[in-house]
Amino acid sequence: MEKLTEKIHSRRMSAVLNIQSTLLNSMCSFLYSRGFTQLMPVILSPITDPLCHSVLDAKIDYCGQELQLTKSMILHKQVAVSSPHLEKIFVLSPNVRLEKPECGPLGKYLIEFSQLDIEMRGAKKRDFMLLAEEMVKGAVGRVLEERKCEIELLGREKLSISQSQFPVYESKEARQDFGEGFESVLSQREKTPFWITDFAREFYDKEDEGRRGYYHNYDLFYPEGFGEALSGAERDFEYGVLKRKLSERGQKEEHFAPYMELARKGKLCASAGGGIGVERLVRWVCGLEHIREASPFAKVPGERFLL
Ligand code: ASN
Repeated sequence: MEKLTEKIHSRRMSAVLNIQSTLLNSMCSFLYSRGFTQLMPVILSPITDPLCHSVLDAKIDYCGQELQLTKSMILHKQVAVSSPHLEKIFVLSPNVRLEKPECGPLGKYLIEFSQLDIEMRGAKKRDFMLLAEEMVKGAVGRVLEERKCEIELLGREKLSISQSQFPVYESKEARQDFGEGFESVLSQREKTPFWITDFAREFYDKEDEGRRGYYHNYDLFYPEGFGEALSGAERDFEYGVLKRKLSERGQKEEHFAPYMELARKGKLCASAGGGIGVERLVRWVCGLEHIREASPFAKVPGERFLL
């Protein structure tokens, strides 16, 4: 307990949290200025993101109904922007992903984290990538201007942000050029945040109609080896397509029943979006060795939690 209070009471922790406040303030203000509507987070729901990697279940029984802790609000975001009155939304969304204990030492996983999750009806890949770049550049710019003391205290003087367009790599080409570990190779090499596009992934990410296996999605990565920042995509929304993709992945339609019911009735629509992990952004901006340092109550996979 003493070690934990020492961390929470340290000047270093308050510097990290002040930088986090500036980042969130900048990103939320930017989204408001672009006409986005903020939603409150969903914590429990009969349906959630199946993710593309396996984690332990986080379910509870409430009065005979099975509810899951939110892994991401992707399905809720799609439902929300299907309203004719909600074109652009965002939500600061707590996510619980019970990652395997082996992930703990990797330094980038928490079993409870937050993402700033965004969705835009009718948007395309390019619209979202431009929006996210401007948002990230603005937020880091604000930290550089307003948090000089904190940056000095954390020894992060080399933080900078390029105002030119972030480089874009296609995942297939990057795999050919840099091998299986292309994400970390590029993250070590690059000097600025960069995109990797077209990953074969979850059923809701849009697959090209003419080119099976080609997806209209994008991940943002940080330089200096800090790894993944944001993941997002254009979305599939038509019932037949979603049904086929669920069955290709061995996932049961009934696990997504209310969402699939809306799709079947033609109530979902085209959109694009993505979510940026708050603690990972803070880790990169502050130059923190391990993501545990980005949160006073960090829950690292495989560890015992006090608070
Ligand atoms: N937030 C992501 C998205 O919008 C989904 C995720 O976090 N798994 O695509």
